[in-house]
Amino acid sequence: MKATVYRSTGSWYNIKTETGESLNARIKGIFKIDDITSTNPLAVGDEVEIEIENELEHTATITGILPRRNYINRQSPAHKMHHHIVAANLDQSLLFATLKDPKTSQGFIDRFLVTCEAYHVPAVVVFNKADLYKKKENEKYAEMEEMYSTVGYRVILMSIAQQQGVQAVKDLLKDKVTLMSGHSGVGKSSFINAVFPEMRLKTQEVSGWSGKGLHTTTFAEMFDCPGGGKIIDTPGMREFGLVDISRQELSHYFPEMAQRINDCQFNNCLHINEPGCAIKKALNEGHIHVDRYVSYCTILDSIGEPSY
Ligand SMILES: Nc1nc2c(ncn2[C@@H]2O[C@H](COP(=O)(O)OP(=O)(O)OP(=O)(O)O)[C@@H](O)[C@H]2O)c(=O)[nH]1
Ligand SMILES: [Mg+2]
Ligand SMILES: [Zn+2]
Repeated sequence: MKATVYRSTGSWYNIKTETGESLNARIKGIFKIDDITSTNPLAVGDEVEIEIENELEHTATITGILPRRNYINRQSPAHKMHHHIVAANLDQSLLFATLKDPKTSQGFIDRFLVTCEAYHVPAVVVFNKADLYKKKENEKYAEMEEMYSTVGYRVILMSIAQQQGVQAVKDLLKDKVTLMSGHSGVGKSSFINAVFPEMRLKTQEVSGWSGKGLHTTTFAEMFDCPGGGKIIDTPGMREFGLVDISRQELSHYFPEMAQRINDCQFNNCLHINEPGCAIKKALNEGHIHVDRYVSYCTILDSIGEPSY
């Protein structure tokens, strides 16, 4: 029988069968070994083969995993050499960012977008808490909106508190599997509650905001949207460390660079100091935003050379 993973809490998984039955399941067998560099063998959104273990107790055994259409992974915060699969089989991802309480850095946004490009997951950037923005933040937003939309990303300004832009984001969910990511405290769970009040997810106390990013959501969990589609709420992440992306590949995942790299004189150009570099030329002519180029250089530095 086939089922989909809705929640993973370590050794137990909440799964839903094709007929809509919810079960608690655990892994049996050796397929765990296939992916030894990952800290989690199964992630939310994974499709699995199961056998019913106990009909009365609604338990099942997971005997295999179906091939993943795609996934989003990141460096495991605990084990830098390992990666953690955030979710699998996605139609799109919403990156929740805020320019105040908490502030999301552009580096974080760009690393997340690079991963989405690498694994072919379309991404939308949602700037929430617009009600808190003053002149400085509004200017910053305008700049980022211009920068990311020029590259081809959809950018939406939202305030859940003032119900601004919420419907536009909700409209994206229909019939799609959507991953929500972002720092802790940006309003991911609040968004689900705003659009699907019956879900009543736990959110951070308004007075509890300490700037430290206390995690209110502790496990990734998928929900069926009442209008069709599925949405995955995730615990906030402090950092988004890239995995499995080489220095040579990196510029392929900046769309504004990818479209120009064939014009570089050298096909192994890293777009730093090489002669005849089309990326540097586009940068100097103002076609590539300097902040995106800085992000590229920072990520490139962080990747380092493979040690084998
Ligand atoms: N001012 C303002 N506050 C908001 C808005 N949206 C959410 N919040 C508040 O931000 C806080 C954090 O919201 P959560 O929904 O718990 O954030 P989260 O992204 O789910 O956080 P984690 O589960 O820790 O990853 C709560 O106190 C919300 O009420 C908004 O549009 N404006
Ligand atoms: Mg949450
Ligand atoms: Zn180049």
